[in-house]
Amino acid sequence: MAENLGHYSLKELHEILKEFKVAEQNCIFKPLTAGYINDTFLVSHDEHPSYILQRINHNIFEDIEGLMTNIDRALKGLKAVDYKQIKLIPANSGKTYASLPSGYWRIMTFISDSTTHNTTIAPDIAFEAGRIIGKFHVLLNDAKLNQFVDTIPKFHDLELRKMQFLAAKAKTSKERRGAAKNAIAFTLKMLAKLESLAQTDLPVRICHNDTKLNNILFSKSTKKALCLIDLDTIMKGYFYYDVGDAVRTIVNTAPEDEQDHSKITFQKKLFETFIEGIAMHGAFLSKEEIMALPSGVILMPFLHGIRALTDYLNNNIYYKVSYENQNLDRCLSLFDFTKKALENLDYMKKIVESSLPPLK
Ligand code: GN1
Ligand code: MG
Repeated sequence: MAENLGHYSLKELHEILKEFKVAEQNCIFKPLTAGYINDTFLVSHDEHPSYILQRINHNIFEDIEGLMTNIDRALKGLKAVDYKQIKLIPANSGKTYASLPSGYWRIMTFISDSTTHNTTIAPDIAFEAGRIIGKFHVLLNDAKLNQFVDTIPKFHDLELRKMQFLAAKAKTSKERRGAAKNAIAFTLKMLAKLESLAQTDLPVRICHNDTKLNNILFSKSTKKALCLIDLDTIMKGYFYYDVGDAVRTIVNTAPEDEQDHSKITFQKKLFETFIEGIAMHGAFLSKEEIMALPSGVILMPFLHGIRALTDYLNNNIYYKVSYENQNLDRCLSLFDFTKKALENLDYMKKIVESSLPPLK
């Protein structure tokens, strides 16, 4: 049966492939639909997956040249025996992407024998996720901050997300405001309470900024974490962003749009093993950064919840949704996890303090 290729025809995808220095042209394409932003295809040749082909969402990423330069620069630093290297396949023009009438496209190598997990119940996976995030940061520890552009300025800035939420609330329809009543009330109440948790006096690092579990590649055979993928938001940030984003998708064993909140969990064992994984490479962290990690675990799901709610109130203009109320469901589920993380604040403090003794 012919694969459903979404907005694209097979002929169109073949034409796009011809714009790149790819030897094999006789390929098949499989859409990968997990992401909310870009259009992504797995490109296989003789039944072997070889490449990831992606159309970059230019509505969201305005500076494509800057974004691709960030990725290229980061990939040059992300080289180590225990970190799998992704390569960008150059376009015929020599650039790292092709600018075509259908948009901006890029191709990256697919790492063989790799897989991803949307959620997990396995401590080994939580540990490996922590270990590879630590490794990513060690490898980029010396990166020159001013060589990286902000691909989405103020991406994790709570103040900006608050302003965007208030603007959306003011102009949304009566129906949507009504349907989102509880979420709006929660946002207003929690903003007042959580704003003080956001810290800006920490070391600025080149972060991944989207470290959810399914952005980590794992080896199918050894089960080890291989590297991080989805590199569009590599830019300046604080370490607690990357920890908070990972934890919200690891210690919660339910998917991000889970409607049954009894399934939303804060699994302590998974938190502990994730932090043990971070500790494998944790020596670069300062005391202040370590102390800020529990706040990150509360702030990141809250911030994503506000962003999903804002998009719901704006009639789903940012995220791709697979059903009308998905953004509202994501918001409610992210808020439920925020509450559960908040209940575990003191516990998290104890764990990070005992597992991550700072060396400096
Ligand atoms: C978006 O498309 P995807 O899944 O890679 C978003 C992330 C969120 C994620 C899920 C640029 O990423 O911040 O973590 O959805 N990326 C952008 O909530 O907004
Ligand atoms: Mg992403």
